[in-house]
Amino acid sequence: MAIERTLSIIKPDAVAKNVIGQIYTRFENAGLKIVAAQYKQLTQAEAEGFYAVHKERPFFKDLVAFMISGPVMIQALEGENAVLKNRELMGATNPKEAAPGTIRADFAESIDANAVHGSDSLENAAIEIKYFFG
Ligand code: RTP
Ligand code: MG
Repeated sequence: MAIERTLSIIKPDAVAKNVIGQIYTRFENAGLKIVAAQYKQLTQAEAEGFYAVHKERPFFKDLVAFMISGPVMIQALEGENAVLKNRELMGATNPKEAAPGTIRADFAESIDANAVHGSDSLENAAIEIKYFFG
């Protein structure tokens, strides 16, 4: 099994709900270590840059507006198969379709306010970790 790193963001809705600790416990119980963390208010430029792959999508403007609507908690997670493991813990993008017991099923309100971000590939994980942690 490969030890990987992935980027996770606890989005403004979940930070506002005060569930950072509950989400961290899920990472830890799944064997993922928090090896870097940063609590911050994203600027519009940072949010646009982070989600640049989606800039032609109809939801891009709303996504950026949501991501800057309040502070976020950004972390690098490390562990066996971290990228896929984190995506499994998160659940489907739309919380209505997320499996019971996943972070989005338990904490997300809607496809826009969906509690967490997680890198979708090892390649993107490296890019995203560099984006926030250098
Ligand atoms: P994320 O990047 O935030 O981890 O989410 P994801 O991989 O599950 O989903 P992705 O396709 O990368 O989309 C990024 C975020 O854009 C919002 N979205 N809205 N209205 C829509 O159809 C729609 N589709 C995506 C979601 O908030 C999603 O997390
Ligand atoms: Mg994505």
